[in-house]
Amino acid sequence: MEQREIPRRTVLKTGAAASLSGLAVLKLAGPAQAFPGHSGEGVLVPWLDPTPPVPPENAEILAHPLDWEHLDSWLTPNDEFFTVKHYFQPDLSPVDWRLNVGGLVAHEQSLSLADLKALPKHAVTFALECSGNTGGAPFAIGLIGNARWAGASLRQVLRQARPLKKGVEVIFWGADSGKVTILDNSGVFRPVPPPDDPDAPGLHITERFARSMSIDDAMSGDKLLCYEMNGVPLPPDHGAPVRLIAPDWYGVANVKWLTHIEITDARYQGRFMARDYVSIREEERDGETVWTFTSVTHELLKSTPAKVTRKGDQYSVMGAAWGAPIAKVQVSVDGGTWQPARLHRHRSVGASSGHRNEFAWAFWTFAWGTPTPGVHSITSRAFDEDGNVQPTPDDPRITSRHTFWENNSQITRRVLIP
Ligand SMILES: Nc1nc2c(c(=O)[nH]1)N[C@H]1C(S)=C(S)[C@@H](COP(=O)(O)O)O[C@H]1N2
Ligand SMILES: [Mo]
Repeated sequence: MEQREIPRRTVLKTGAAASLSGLAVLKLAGPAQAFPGHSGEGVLVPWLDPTPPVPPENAEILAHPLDWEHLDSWLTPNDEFFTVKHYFQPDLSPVDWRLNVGGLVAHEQSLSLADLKALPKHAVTFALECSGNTGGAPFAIGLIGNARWAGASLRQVLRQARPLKKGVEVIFWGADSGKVTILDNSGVFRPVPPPDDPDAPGLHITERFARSMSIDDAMSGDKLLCYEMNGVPLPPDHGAPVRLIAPDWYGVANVKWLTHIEITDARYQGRFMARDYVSIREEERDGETVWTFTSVTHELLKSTPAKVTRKGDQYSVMGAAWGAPIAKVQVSVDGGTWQPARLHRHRSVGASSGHRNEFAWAFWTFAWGTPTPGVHSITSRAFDEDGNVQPTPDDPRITSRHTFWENNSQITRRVLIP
């Protein structure tokens, strides 16, 4: 293999210091803006490569992926928002539920839902994407949704607990658990639990869902102890009564059915930190092959065409871009010259209080004109405000991956023009 540099963005994005600096003030557009394909606005021209349904053996884990061809709402309705449940869906009583904040703290906390609601309410619009989205499984192309999440500030609650100086890591524990076999690190889309054979090789344990981050990461940004989704109480399948919302972090970090926050003096190395949701990459450094193992953390710059619509003889492509503050999106038809798409800026409710949508997805449209009849391919690429561009599928940052997590490469869809 040729000698090449360590992909810079990989390094940046996996470090705790990845930041969303340099945000420009977003231009405003009405929240109720309609898009092509919205009823009456054009006829859908279906993709030639439709998404297969989620296979039955994965249906317990994965439900209602986004239907890109019918995307017409900037905020994804709660009952259309995809869900990932690795174990089962706990049934937590909002009355009896308590959030324990403990470990290396001076003031251990036991907070009721009413306690959290008594704190100032913060909100953020955030496009939550599973890091397995478009990663390989053909049915996994709609594991994303954009919602307005609201709740108490994680930072405020952590401060109340007064973490001790040696407390450097924060573990977020969910109420769900499952049987796992250690020796087994393949991936999320396999049926859980594994076969119940105590003689099978490996260590058989029951493990709770948990994720961790450094205390600096936990204290920074707009992280929420979230109890509201799109203006209604957080639905059971999205983590009721309270989940972590970590804007800019991939789905897996957004722990649902949260019951404990534990501050420790060491890294947490549970399943979803150290075995699953670990990107394994093969890199060349100074002529040597180096294998790297990095836990999934921040979302990456990404876009996709969502649908093609026709109005008379005029075709247009609509899509979305997310993972970083988006500066522009371009479209290539049949691998030709990149052409600018129009970015639609949104302002959501509460914008008057200074709310910006840097963690939301941005919708874009591309006026295609009147293409020639036949099969065409549509590719989009997003640029962020720091000038980074979404990688091509043959970029070393993409091809070095041996796992399906964190595939943010450009997406091409095909369409037949009659
Ligand atoms: N407790 C718990 N939290 C969880 C999960 C889980 O299985 N259990 N799945 C994670 C993953 S992998 C993703 S992609 C997101 C999905 O959030 P959603 O179901 O609200 O869309 O939840 C995350 N939080
Ligand atoms: Mo996920």
